[in-house]
Amino acid sequence: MEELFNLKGKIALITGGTHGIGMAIGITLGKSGAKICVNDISEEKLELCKKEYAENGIDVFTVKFDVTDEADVDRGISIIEKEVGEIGILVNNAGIIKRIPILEMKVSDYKQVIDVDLVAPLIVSKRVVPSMIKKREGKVINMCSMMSVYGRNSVSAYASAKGGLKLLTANMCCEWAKYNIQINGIGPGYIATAQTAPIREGGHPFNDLVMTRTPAGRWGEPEDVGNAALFLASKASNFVNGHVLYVDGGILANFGYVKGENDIPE
Ligand code: NAP
Ligand code: GCO
Repeated sequence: MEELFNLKGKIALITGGTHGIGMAIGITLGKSGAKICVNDISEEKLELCKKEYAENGIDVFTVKFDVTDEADVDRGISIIEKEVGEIGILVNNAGIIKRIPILEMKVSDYKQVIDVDLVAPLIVSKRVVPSMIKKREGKVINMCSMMSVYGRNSVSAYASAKGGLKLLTANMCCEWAKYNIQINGIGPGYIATAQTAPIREGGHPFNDLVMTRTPAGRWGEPEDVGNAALFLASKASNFVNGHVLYVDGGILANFGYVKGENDIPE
């Protein structure tokens, strides 16, 4: 059974993998034997992340590029291909969110979120997948969200992008599954990272909503997502394709609650 999840000999690229969910994925895949390459848009964060990877026994290869810039992506991937080797596992994790009501949001803000969260996975995949096609083997994991299926006030750009990414994942499957490439999404629920800190910390009321709306009664941890990524990056998922695996503590299964009925057990 261990062999099913053994990634020895595989090279994985996690975009935006210097902290949060991306780092948890990098550490989990690295501990399973993969050579980990991490991208970010910040040189400083690329430097800072090396220590935590090393503390987990992982000699991470880092490369700075902007996932929304085709030329920069080509340059960055070429460096990885030259210095490390061809990528066998691509995790399109980099993402941003802007929480702005539609009528107050500038169109440029909307387009920026779409560029990072939806167009960039296309750009990076178009650059990486041809070598997977040649090899007749590969894994692509697109970081979707429960917002791939739900909206909520103030996250229209983000939900539009993540909804589109769910169907881009399906279309990648339709075009590339015949080459023995598995392309799936992960849809995290509410995970405790820097991205959700503004709506989780300081007594923010949204925290109460998440705690009661999530049947598991807790925020997810980045490691919860890392474990799902290991499944989708491994041989164990070789017949799973075009799927979005929700890692959400049951929130998508839960229509709602009556105060008191769902109090979290002591
Ligand atoms: P995060 O802390 O904001 O990390 C996002 C990463 O993406 C950062 O390292 C960021 O780099 C990088 N990035 C942003 N723009 C980039 C660009 N143009 N080029 C390269 N890298 C770029 O987010 P997170 O919470 O770990 O989430 C990671 C992914 O999971 C995102 O796609 C997010 O939408 C998704 N997700 C998160 C949750 C959650 O509850 N946290 C739930 C569902 C889905 P810098 O920090 O240097 O800007
Ligand atoms: C928000 C949160 C969410 C999470 C995640 C939920 O403002 O509602 O940031 O969008 O990031 O996508 O799955």
